[in-house]
Amino acid sequence: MYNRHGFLASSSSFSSQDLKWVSLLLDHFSHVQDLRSRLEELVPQERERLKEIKSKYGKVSLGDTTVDMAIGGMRGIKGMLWETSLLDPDEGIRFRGLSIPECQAKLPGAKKGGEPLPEGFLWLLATGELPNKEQVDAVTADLRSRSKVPGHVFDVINALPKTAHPMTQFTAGIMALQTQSEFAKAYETGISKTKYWEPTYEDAMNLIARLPEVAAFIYRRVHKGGELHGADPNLDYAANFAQMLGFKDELMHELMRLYISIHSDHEGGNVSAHTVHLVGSALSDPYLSFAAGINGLAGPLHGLANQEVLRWIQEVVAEIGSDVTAEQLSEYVHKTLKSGKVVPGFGHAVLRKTDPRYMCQREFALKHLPNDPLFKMVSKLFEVVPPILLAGGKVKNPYPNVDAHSGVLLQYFGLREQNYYTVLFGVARSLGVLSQLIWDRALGLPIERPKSMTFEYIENYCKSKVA
Ligand code: CMX
Repeated sequence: MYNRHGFLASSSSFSSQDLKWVSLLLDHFSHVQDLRSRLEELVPQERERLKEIKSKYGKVSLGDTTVDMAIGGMRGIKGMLWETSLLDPDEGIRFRGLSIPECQAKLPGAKKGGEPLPEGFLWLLATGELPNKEQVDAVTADLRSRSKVPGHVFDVINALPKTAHPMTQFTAGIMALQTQSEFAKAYETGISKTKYWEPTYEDAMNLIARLPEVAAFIYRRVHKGGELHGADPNLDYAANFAQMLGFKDELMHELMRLYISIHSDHEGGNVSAHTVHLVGSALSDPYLSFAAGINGLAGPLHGLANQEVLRWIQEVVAEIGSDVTAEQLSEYVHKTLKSGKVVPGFGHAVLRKTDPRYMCQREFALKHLPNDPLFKMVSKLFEVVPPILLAGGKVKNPYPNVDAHSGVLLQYFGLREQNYYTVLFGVARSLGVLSQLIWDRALGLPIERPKSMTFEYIENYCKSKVA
């Protein structure tokens, strides 16, 4: 992507003349305020880029695939194009080339408070460019204008028992929204492949715009007796979501901006992102694809871990208290491991250092709630858990991930219902996976179909190789 701050800076293969040209081009286009118009300009460029990569490098090997990789959850297999973000095992996530601190420094924030607005993340993820304030405001206004949720969506959710897990209700709500799909309508009436991205864009933006109200409805229904809080048209996306959930505290609005931004994307291989991409590759519309991804996010080894973390910490406090020594805590961690359970919030399939999404939440806590007893517990776990997991010898990454911290921040501001936390994660994840889905269709990426094998196939293949 022609990302002024990431791509240009790191593109040693471009001559200074090329860089000057791209820079001039960027300045020329910087006046475009509407996200769709900007994408219209970028789509032909990116299609050309894909064509060039395929013709120049199509036959270049990206590495070997081993039997361990094939039966070990495809770890390390480079098998997918994902433009919106890239995960480095040591450094953590970069959104279109920018680290979390760089995004915090460079993306426009709210009038009060310093956290970037998720609308700016959406522009960055979708275009690869840093938006200016006017562009971010235009996204806020656009999302607001698309936010009306049809009444039948609430009827569908209301048909489920209130005891249904909030993630089940959330997926049902997204599926009910699918009646609005522009892509499904366009496909049925006949649309050229070259235009697939356009109704995908409309669906993606409508979905992102409507998810907060659906999510807030579920929260109020399950946990607050069904009393709803209307939207406030003066608020940005995240603050308005917090408002609809029932939180007026400006610091909670600020936390929601941070929360949505850092949960928005984590490259393409994680279960939720990959599922959206995979299901979308069958030309299932963005609603069907996103609902599928959300079902993956609902698994305890993925997004549901943030619920599990707070539950586990509360069990620790209930059993041994909050003012505990490192030895007592260590004993409890050993007890959890001995019972065959994982320590939630620790470990990662790709990361090999502390997750920067954990660190920026820790910084938020140090600034705003340094004396909260549960935050102190999280800090102690940060010291106690990694050496224990390391000593066990099998965990590849003993350090905390994003989910180890989010619940503690949310409970501080009064959002204590842990079984709801993954719904927040789901709303946030829409920004990244749907931005990528627009590009999947714009670039004409094909239906996914990796090769699977039987035991017998593997045995025979390997015997023939070692013979
Ligand atoms: N506690 C105990 N054991 C753990 C562990 C943890 N936190 N993390 C990994 N392990 C174990 C694995 O279960 C595996 O054990 P077996 O060999 O007996 O099956 C072994 O260590 C090796 O696992 P790994 O290669 O280090 O990790 P994976 O890539 O297989 O799994 C993850 C990654 C995140 C599922 C795993 O670390 C885990 O279960 N963590 C706890 C749950 C969690 O926090 N999930 C959220 C991740 C972030 C997100 O997606 O939102």
